[in-house]
Amino acid sequence: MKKSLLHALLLLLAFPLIAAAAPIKLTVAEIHPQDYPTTKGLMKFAELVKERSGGAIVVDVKYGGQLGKGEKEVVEQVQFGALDMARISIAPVTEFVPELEAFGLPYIWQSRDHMVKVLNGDTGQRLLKNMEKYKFYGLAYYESGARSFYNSKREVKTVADLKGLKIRVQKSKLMIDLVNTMGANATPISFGEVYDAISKGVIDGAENNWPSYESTGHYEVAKYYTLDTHTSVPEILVASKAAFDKKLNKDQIALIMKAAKDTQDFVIEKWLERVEASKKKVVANGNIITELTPEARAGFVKAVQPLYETYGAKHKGIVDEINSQK
Ligand code: GTR
Repeated sequence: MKKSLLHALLLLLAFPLIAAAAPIKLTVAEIHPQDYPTTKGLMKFAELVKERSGGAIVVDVKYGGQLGKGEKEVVEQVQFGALDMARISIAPVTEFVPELEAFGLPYIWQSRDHMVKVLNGDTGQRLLKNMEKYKFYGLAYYESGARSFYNSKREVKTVADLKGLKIRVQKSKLMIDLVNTMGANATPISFGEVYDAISKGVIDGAENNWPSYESTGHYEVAKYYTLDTHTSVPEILVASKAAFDKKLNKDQIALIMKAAKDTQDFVIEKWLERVEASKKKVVANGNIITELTPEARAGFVKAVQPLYETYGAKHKGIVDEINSQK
C-alpha cells in the first residue's frame, strides 16, 4: 500500500519533467536526394539546432520530395502553416514574395562574391525579414550555382538556336517570361516529372545547374548542355510564421535563424565539390557541353533586356542596390 502510494507520488512528480523534456519537432521539406549539397546543409542545420537547444528542438529533414514533388505547392503549405519549413529555389517563392524576383533576374550577378555580398548584406537580409509580411520567416540563402539550358534535340550555340525548343521551367512567372523572351517555348511542370517528359519527347529540355542536371539523370536524356548561365537564382530556407509562432518562443526562433545562417558556407563548400563531381560524370557520359563565345554570350544578355523594362523596372530600387554593390 505504502509502496504504491510512493510510486504514484513519484509518477506525479516525474510527469511534468517528462512532459517538459519532450522535444519540439519541426520538419523541413527538401526536393533533392540525401546526397545533394542543400540536403547536406539541412542535416548540418538539424545538428546545430539540436546541439544549441540542448535537444529541446529536433529538425526532421524530409528529403527526396517526400512532402511534395511540386515546390510551388510546398511553399503554399509553408505559408498556410501545414508545413514548418522548406528548402526551395527562390523562383517558385517569387509567386508569393514578388520582390524576390530581383534576385532571379538574368545576369544580375557579376560573380558569386557579388551575390554573397548582397544576400548577406543589408539588401538580402532586409528582404528575408520582409518575408514576415507574407507569413514566412526567411531563414537563410543557399548556393545554387547558375542555370543553363539543356535539351535532347541539338547543340545550342547562340540564343537563336533556342527558337522553338520546348523547355521545362519552374512554376514561376519570371522563369516563364525569361525563357519565352529568349525564344524557347516555356513549359512549367514539376521538377520530378521532367525526366519522363524529356524521355517521352513531351518536352525537348529544361534548364538547371550542374548538380541538378546530373543528380536527376536529365543528362542521360538531354545530352546538349550549353553553359549560358542565364540566371543564378539562389535557394532559400523558409519557415512558416504561423507554425513557428505556435510552436516556438522568440529565443528559439532566433536560435533557428542563426543556425540556418551558420550553414550557408558549409553548403557552398559542398556545392563546389558536387559541381566538380557532376561535371566529371556528365563529361564521362559523352555529353556535348557548349561554352559560349563572347559574341554569343552578348547575344544572350541582349535577348533578356526586355525583362529589365518589366521586372527590372518593377523592382528598380532593389536592382539599383544590387548594381551598386558590384
Ligand atoms: C534546382 C533547385 C530545386 C528546384 C529545381 C527545379 O536547381 O535546387 O529546388 O527548384 O531546380 O528546377 O525545379
